[in-house]
Amino acid sequence: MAELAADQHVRYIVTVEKKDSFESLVMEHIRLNGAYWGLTTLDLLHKLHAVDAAEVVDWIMSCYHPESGGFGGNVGHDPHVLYTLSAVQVLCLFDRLDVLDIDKVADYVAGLQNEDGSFSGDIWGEVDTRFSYIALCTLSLLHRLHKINMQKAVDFVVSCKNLDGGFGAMPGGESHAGQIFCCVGALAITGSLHHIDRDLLGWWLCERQCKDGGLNGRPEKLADVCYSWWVLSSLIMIDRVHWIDKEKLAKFILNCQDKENGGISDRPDNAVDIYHTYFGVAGLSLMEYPGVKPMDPAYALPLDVVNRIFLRK
Ligand code: GRG
Repeated sequence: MAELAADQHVRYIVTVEKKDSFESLVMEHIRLNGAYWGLTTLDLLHKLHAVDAAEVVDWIMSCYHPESGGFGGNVGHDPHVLYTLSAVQVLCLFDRLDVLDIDKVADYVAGLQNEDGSFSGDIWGEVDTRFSYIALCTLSLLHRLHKINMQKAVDFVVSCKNLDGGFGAMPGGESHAGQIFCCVGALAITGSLHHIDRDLLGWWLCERQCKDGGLNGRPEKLADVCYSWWVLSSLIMIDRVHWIDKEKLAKFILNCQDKENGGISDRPDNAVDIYHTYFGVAGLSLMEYPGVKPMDPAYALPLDVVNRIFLRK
């Protein structure tokens, strides 16, 4: 089997930020998500020190909106929960939550809860189970879950469960591995996994493994490296990960590497990007690949970081 080209991936991540690169341009509007993907990968590979922590923290805080309490995807961009979670996660990596006005950030997130328990992503009101997960994950990392109506939040997520055992973006929405991660993660964080039929959902999830060993996100779709994370993390949370052929999956991920210049792509021979590099390495972490730190499947952060947050409290 091919080996993980860890050094090349580290080099790729620290150079991808070059202002004039194509990737940097197309990621301009989601730079905070990119920071979370790249920096978490560095940490998983024991190389977080390859970047200047103070510089990163300063930049993160330059995306903060003190009036609302939320973070934008880049400097001067509007706040949204998608970037607020990434900001909190990166600060967790560096153990620098102290730079936050924690109650202000938590109030921003909590203020986006709707009457039916769902969450909007920002002031414009779009509702999606992604935002339920993000709100619960952010508030939990900040030790502020008490600021929302948790029962209603759980009830909304449960109302998005389908007959096939999976979950969609809203009630009646098609089951999709990405949304399943969000809903299973939300239920795990709130201690509500009893709402899941583990065998039914586990069956749907393990059927995502394709002949090439990779995982897809829903029936009849092509495998994509990112589902290594969305599917495996969900299977781990419901204790059914042994239903996947891990060796075939690891081989699929490793075959998507650019072994010379670093980075991982969605499928073999495609162009690499920071998103797939992160989810490829994260998938390997969930399969206990040697040299990669273990990850927490619900919080999507290295386990030592999550332990530091919850054991120190
Ligand atoms: C902290 C890890 C973490 C996540 C934060 C944003 C978020 C919460 C979760 C996103 C979950 C999600 C919906 C992932 C799927 C992303 C994806 C590859 C979508 C592509 O959808 P299609 O329909 O692709 O284009 P398929 O593979 O179905 O053809």
